[in-house]
Amino acid sequence: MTSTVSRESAAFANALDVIAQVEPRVAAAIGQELTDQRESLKLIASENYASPAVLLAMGNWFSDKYAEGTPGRRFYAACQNVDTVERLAAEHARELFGADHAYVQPHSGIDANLVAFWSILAHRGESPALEKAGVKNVDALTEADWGQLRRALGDQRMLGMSLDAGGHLTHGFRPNISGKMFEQSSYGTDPQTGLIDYAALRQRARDFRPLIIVAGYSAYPRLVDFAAMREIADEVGATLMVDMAHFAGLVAGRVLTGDFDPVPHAQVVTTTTHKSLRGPRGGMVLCTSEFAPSVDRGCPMVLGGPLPHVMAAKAVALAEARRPEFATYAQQIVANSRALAEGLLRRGVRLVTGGTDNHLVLVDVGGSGLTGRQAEAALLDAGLVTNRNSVPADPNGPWYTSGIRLGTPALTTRGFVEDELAQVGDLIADVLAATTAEGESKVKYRLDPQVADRVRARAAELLDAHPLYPEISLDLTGRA
Ligand code: DSN
Repeated sequence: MTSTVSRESAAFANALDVIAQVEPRVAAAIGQELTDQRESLKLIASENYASPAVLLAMGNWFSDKYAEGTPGRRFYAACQNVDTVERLAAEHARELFGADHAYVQPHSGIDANLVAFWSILAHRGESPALEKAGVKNVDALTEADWGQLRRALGDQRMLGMSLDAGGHLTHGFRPNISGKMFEQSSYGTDPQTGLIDYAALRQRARDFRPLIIVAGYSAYPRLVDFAAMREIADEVGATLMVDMAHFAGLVAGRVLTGDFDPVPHAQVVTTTTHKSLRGPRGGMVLCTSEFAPSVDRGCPMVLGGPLPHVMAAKAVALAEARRPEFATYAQQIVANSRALAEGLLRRGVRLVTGGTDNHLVLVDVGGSGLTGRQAEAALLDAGLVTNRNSVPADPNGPWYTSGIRLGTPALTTRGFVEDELAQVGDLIADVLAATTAEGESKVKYRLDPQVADRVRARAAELLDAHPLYPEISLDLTGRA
């Protein structure tokens, strides 16, 4: 090895060689994933690229350790090093977000939300609900059992943002356990403006009297007034929980401040760590001191043993997010998102709410006679990776949809700036204009192949100007 090989290249090359000794196909797939990600123009609003330090913090012997409990109070012996990284991650999180308490064990955003729900229930003195409901077999709950359970929970209600307005499944919807645990109602957006209708939300909260009001979204392109939501929650005696999974990076980077920063306003805030926050795949809960004891019981209440290697990576990512350059990154995410929106609007593409204030843009393709599914597939044919998404009052439902969700955190990490995002907007508009639905099909479409080729070539040029992981050069040939 020569001195021109970077530390990162050496680390990953050696890791792949070690893996290849046991199962070369896995090493080849890991290498191929790097190639594929490098060649893909990623506009998935929930994805990003973690730093080599974050990735390397996960690939080690911390993975071998059980550590149920909390630092200094474990159900297993010899957890002193896990205690160190968990304490560091929590300390960075508290400092970064200005939270009283941070719990960094959740394995995902859904897990973080589950910890939050049970913690709010426990805080209200409603646990243990299963015992109270007389439910014996939790693996085979009937609708009647769920009814019993809900009654034991005190007819607990959750008010969350409706799915087609941009809310998330875990905010009380049927396909998720939250929709079984709680009687759910939702708030939406004003049909004219596409913005959250706070007056309607207040009235809904007064009528419904929820235990929990959930704020946060996975497909709403504007700011949320968390101060107003806390006022509504206080008025009806609800706990305000904010799921900031999508925009945690914008909170960390001080783009969302004052009324738009959830942490000073919500009693409980959940997040993932891998979206705009750019950490490892995982979750986290922040809360006020009064909720800390019940949040800390997340494992074993609803979580399996913590993943110490991922907590180590969270500590690294949160340390990165405390650096001034992360604030610059967060500002650039939004500048890029606005440039993307403006590029699309210039071409007459319809956007939900007419623009964006955050990291995402929601395109309504319904007017062009396409479903979101057709648009998603056509864009992918042209080398642009997006995902279909419902729009408010979507006539095509959540499977086919009428929308395309675009996000800028990943391209911003690669170094894209406004002018390039405006060009990406043009490429998207080109593909949408060159795509037609086949007959009545919601799936089949025709994309002009010349347009697809031209867009793919231009996308490749843009990507070449901003190599992904430039510090990592691996000879990936011959590994298969
Ligand atoms: N899968 C995430 C997203 O794409 O928004 C949320 O769960």
